[in-house]
Amino acid sequence: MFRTAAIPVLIASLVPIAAFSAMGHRMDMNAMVMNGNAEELPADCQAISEDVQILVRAGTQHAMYRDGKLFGYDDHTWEVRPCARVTVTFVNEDDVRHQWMIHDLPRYLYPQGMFHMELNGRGEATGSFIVPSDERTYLVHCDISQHTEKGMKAQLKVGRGNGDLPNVPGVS
Ligand SMILES: [Cu+2]
Repeated sequence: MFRTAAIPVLIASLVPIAAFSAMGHRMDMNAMVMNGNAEELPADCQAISEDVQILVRAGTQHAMYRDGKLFGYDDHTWEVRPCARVTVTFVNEDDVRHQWMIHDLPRYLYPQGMFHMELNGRGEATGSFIVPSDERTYLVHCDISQHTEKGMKAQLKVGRGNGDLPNVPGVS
């Protein structure tokens, strides 16, 4: 079977042209969506349980100004059902680069276990992924140098999750 989402990561940085591919990978000069998956079910899911739309605003004005936090998201915890299809619209309100990156998704669907959006300055991007059925808590963050430590750390709970991650602004 033809696998989606298999474009090497390098292409995103080497080909910064307006483009859409059918491989779950979109990019233009300012926005990138990597490993999007709106169709393929995780092996442990019989069907998509719900469609969840999440709007995430990112930037300095969402920082919780304590402990050196300079950046933030307007929300730092999201909860979805097992096997939900999650569509994130990510809005960057800063002039610097920010990401919304979730880790530890199944690697047979998401290369490196990751779904990731990135905006090089102000703008927005939308992408989807489907979570597996396990009740667990996934790390979401911005991987730009020091941005996680400066407040861009969040969590997505599938079902009840499996606890809160440490150092999530407003949570732990
Ligand atoms: Cu950032």
